[in-house]
Amino acid sequence: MKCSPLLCALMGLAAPLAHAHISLEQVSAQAGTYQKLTFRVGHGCAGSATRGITVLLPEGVAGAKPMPKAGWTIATVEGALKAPLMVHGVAVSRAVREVNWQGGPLADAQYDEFSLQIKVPDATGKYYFKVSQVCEQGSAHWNEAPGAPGAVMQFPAPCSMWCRPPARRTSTESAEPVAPWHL
Ligand SMILES: [Cu+2]
Repeated sequence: MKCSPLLCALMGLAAPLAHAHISLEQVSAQAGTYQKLTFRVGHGCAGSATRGITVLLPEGVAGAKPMPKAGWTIATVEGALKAPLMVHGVAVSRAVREVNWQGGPLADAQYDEFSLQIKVPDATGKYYFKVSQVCEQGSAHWNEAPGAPGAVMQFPAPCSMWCRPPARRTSTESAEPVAPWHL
């Protein structure tokens, strides 16, 4: 699969990028590498300030380490993996599945970023990160995957696309099967 940074963005054409939402800065990453992911929180919940976000990691992601953030406390939830993963040469069967930041408040009129490092899965494809946003009043769940072309998404899940490392690319890579959505 070719690394096409636009692919995730194109999926969201029906929901214009001009609308800030919660989105991922890194729309593409190389499969099998360690990668920083930054979730951008563009606004609150219908004008209410953000007090927390929870990011669910798709299957295949391991080694998640959130970056400490002043004014926010971090909690992680571990869980069993469907298939063991290699992290730093060691097979692991449990990993962080959920990362939560609580703090703020982050006013609706302001913008902030929340980062973590992950080990990107070896399997290429588009990966979706469901994000829950809790505000002083109300909440928002960014958990929609693209449906029919042109379908409007109100709360699209942040997306990133894993691509093969350049060194392993071959002229036949386009024939390689594309992994389905990983939610
Ligand atoms: Cu928005």
